[in-house]
Amino acid sequence: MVQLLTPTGTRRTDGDYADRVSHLGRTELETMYRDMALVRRFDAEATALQRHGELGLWPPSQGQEAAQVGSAHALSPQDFVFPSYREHGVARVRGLDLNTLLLLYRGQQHGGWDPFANNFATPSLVIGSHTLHATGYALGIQRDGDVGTGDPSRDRCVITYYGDGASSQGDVSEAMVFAASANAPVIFFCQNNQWAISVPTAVQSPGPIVDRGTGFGIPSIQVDGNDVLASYAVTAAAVERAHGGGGPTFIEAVTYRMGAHTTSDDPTRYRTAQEEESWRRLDPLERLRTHLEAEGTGAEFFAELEQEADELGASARDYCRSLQSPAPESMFDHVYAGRHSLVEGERAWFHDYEAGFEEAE
Ligand SMILES: Cc1ncc(C[n+]2csc(CCOP(=O)(O)OP(=O)(O)O)c2C)c(N)n1
Repeated sequence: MVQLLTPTGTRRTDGDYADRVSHLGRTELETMYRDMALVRRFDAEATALQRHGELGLWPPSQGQEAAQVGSAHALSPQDFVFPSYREHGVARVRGLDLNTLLLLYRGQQHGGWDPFANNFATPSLVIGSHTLHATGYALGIQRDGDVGTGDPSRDRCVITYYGDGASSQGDVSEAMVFAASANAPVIFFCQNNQWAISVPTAVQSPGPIVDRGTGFGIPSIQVDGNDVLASYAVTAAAVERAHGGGGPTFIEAVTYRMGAHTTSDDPTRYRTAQEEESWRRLDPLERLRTHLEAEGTGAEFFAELEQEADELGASARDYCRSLQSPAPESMFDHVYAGRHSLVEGERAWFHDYEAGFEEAE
């Protein structure tokens, strides 16, 4: 398992991947820490908003910040991301306004934003389905001739994020078969957070998850997902291979979902406090903070960040509470880009149905 920052915050300079991060100094690591800390705060606020009845549901990302932020920083702007529903850290690094994530979970809309604004596709709640979209998009990149040109501003690839549970879906196997057969520029980034709701990885997969990639003939690597440097390093290597025409990579990031699966889940029903405590000691933020402090990052940096996090939290609360209920018929607006007779028919039916209540009153 690739690890470049130990749980006690010591940076490793040996091993195959150390060169991949040698250009990252304290300033870059402070940026990554900032991303991780702000996402954690946003995540806590969103969880609290759900508890206050302001959101219908929220999938917390606490514990997975290093896997997400490290890998996302290794991407080029022209690369394309296909996330599932928990990739709040990736969203931030791609430049998406985090408040946008709240819209889906408040029922304001069905989860839409312009995917091309940040090359960050809309989330998939159907587990694993988006890996097919990722491979398909990667095949398109290949046919556009945007791999192996040697021009760093032109070569591009796709990364798709999903969980250990999703790796059991048939869609993921199909996506990998096509990616391997066509040598498509796609990175399969599996965050093994140990649980698929209440099913542990040991039940989900009798063998290591990383071997699933190897089985498809895809170069595969297991990384400490709580280590932001390692996550960056293995993703950077995968991006380089994909850009150069070398095809797909499978990454298993070993991490932990510290919170509930979603706010409708109670993890105390299926896992022990002991297990949670042992992973809490591997908290990805703590180890980077320890490292930064040892490197000379002062208390002022953390104090300013704390203030920024408070402001971010307050703005998330204000934003969420300021949202007005959308017009019911707006759910038909974005099914197709243009007019579609079937959707128009459904819209008309719905309009009459709603009007029926007014008449009854
Ligand atoms: C096709 C499909 N089957 C079942 C579900 C219900 N479901 C939602 S999340 C989940 C578990 C996902 O676990 P994992 O892939 O490990 O991702 P994590 O939630 O841990 O990030 C399941 C079974 C779904 N959303 N889609």
